[in-house]
Formats: sequence, structure tokens, C-alpha cells
Amino acid sequence: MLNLVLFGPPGAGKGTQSEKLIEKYQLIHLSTGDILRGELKAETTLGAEAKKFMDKGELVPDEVVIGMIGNKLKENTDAKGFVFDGFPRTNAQAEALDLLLTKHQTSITAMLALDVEYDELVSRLLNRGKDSGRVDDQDISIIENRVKVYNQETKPVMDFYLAQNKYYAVEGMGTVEQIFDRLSKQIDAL
Ligand code: B4P
Repeated sequence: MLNLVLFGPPGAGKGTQSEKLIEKYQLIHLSTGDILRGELKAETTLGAEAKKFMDKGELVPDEVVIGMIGNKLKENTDAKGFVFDGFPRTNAQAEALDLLLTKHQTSITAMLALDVEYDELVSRLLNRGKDSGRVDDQDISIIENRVKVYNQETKPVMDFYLAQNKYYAVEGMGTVEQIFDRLSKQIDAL
């Protein structure tokens, strides 16, 4: 199986590139952000709880997102592989993911980390906020908080994959096609 963790700060292009990667490599896209927004839209109890964190740019509690990913893995036992987009975002999530994948007799192949400058992140998110309706994309202070949370809680997750020799940095500045080309070359070289 080809199991990829697509990593990077908010606005790095994880969702955008995941869409292209799943098509090219025939993988299942698991975005915790998308799953949570689906719960919000369906007005579930989980969605209402998650909204409190998401609208402030904070992380949703680990047990919630780990449970969601566990369910999705069970639903897709015949998959050729997965793109994990926006997950894991904490070391506890990374450890839980390793355990879940071991139960399914598989493991992470690589973490691909998109490297993007701060000003570009802010500009992409504010731009998306204009028509996405996403509360967390419309306010500069919420965006700043998301980047702060990323630097404090999520960035250290790269060390988890570095220690397993699975970490690959990929330049995330440029056009969507240029970045996709870099990611594809890296995957093909794995
Ligand atoms: P996510 O949905 O993961 O939000 P994101 O990081 O902002 O999205 P992404 O990085 O995929 O966006 P992209 O760059 O593709 O998370 C939202 C919230 O959910 C979190 O803050 C948290 O509260 C919660 N959450 C999610 N997962 C969690 C977890 N595991 N644990 C706890 N909480 C969790 O796109 C950004 C914009 O840039 C788009 O408009 C796109 O079109 C544009 N763009 C992309 N590439 C571009 C390029 N090359 N040039 C120009 N524009 C580009």
C-alpha cells in the first residue's frame, strides 16, 4: 500500500494537492478538516462540538479525530492506500495512526511536508475566505492563531517521521501544477 501523510501549515495546499494525488495514484483521501466540516453541515453533536474549536483556529480534541480516522480505515479495507490530509496534527495522533495502521497490517510510507512562506499562507486563506464561507478563513487573527497552533503543536510531528526516516520536505511555493510535479517526483522516487 501507498500511505502518504501530506503535511504543512494551514493554507499550504494539502487539500488542493490531495485531490490530484488521489486521482493519479488511486488512493483514498482522508481529510480530517473535510470530515469535520461534513459533521458541521449535517448538524451532528460531533459537528457542534468541533465547531467551537475550529471557529477559533484551535485543534479539535485528539480522541475525536482519531476515532474518525479509525472508522474510515475500517470502511476502506480494500484500498490501495491513503492520503492523510491534515492528520496527524499532534504526536498523540501520529502514535495512534501508527497503531491503527499496524492493526490493518500496513504502515505510513512517507510524510511529504509542503514548505510555504507565511505571507503566502495568509494571502491564500483570506482569498479562499472570500467565497468559501469558512469562518476560520475570514479573520486575520484566527488565521494567525491557526499558524501559531501549527508551529507549537503540529510542527513537532515532523520529528516523529524524521526518526522513522520517512520525512520529505517539498517546496510548496509556485503554481498548483509545479507543486504537484514535485510531489509526484518524490513519490515515484520512494
Ligand atoms: P483543514 O481543513 O485541514 O484546513 P487547512 O489546513 O486550512 O487546509 P489546507 O491546507 O488543506 O488548505 P489548502 O492549502 O489546500 O483544518 C481546518 C480546521 O479543522 C483546523 O484548524 C482544526 O480546527 C480542525 N482539524 C482538522 N484536522 C484536525 C486534526 N487532525 N486534529 C485536530 N483538529 C483538526 O488551501 C488553501 C487555499 O489555498 C485554497 O483556496 C487553495 O485554492 C489555495 N491554494 C492551494 N495551493 C495554491 C497555490 N499553489 N497557489 C495559490 N493558491 C493555492
